[in-house]
Amino acid sequence: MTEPMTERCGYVAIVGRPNVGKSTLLNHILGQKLAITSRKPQTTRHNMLGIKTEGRVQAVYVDTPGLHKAGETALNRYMNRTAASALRDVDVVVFVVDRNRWTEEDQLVLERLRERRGPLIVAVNKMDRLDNSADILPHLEWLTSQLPEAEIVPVSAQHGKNLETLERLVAERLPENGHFFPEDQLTDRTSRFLAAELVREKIMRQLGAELPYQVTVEIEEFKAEGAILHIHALILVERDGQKKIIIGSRGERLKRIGQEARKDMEVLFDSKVMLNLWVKVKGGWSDDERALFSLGYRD
Ligand SMILES: Nc1nc2c(ncn2[C@@H]2O[C@H](COP(=O)(O)OP(=O)(O)O)[C@@H](O)[C@H]2O)c(=O)[nH]1
Ligand SMILES: [Mg+2]
Repeated sequence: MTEPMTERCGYVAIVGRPNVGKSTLLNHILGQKLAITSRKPQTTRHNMLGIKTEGRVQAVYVDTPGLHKAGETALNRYMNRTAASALRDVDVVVFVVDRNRWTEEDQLVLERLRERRGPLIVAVNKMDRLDNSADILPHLEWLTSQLPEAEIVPVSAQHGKNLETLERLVAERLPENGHFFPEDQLTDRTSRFLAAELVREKIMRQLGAELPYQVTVEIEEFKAEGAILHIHALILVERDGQKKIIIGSRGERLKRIGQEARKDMEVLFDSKVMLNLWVKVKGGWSDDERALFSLGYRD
């Protein structure tokens, strides 16, 4: 066996405006559904690591909330900060765009990337949606003129098209380093966090525009008993009306949310899962109560 002696390892930020397919791309690269995705912007709220180790190369991907025009809310500002901070300390950046659909928000990301030095790859995603792939050529030329140093790769994250090329380009640009994480580690997030995110994904997907982005999910219990994983998740909403919407008539909607989240959890944790969900209006809670709750103090 003559493998190269040097190990490579580094951080790879996946950036772009909301909804271009960043989380879908990460999941496909990892071959695991780790990051939640939906048609709605602001599905991803936190930076999350997805670690891919192949032989001597370890790429530590950072999935980011999309950079978007500064919004009014604290959550919006938090998400922009989170995405921007990912740009600073990484070795490689993958800028994801949606075919030739260029918006003000793409422009905003582009401007930030121009200020940055270091390897940049532009993944032109959702190529499967183009009727004629030649239609994209003028846009690719334009991108090259804007970012002359960048590699540009057309991909389809959803269909896994051309991702080997993307991964090879990433690997070639990683610095020589020992690996930061054990070979079998997939993410920096806890199982509890991933479970809570899966519940949030089902809520985002099942509810239309009527649902504001104020829903949070907390895992109250996560316990293996024999071969079964018992998970209790609390869905916190701002108002009573939102609680009714999530529960649905005769509890139908909550039941569907639970069934779908449970299926994904069983794949992710490779175990049978018993999932209990309930919904609470958090308006009635003080910050202290919530803090205590998260420490495990409750009735
Ligand atoms: N047709 C198609 N849809 C995609 C592709 N990649 C992502 N999507 C869809 O685009 C939407 C947004 O994806 P998501 O990964 O959540 O975007 P993010 O906000 O950038 O993380 C979802 O409905 C995905 O299923 C792709 O390659 N082709
Ligand atoms: Mg995302």
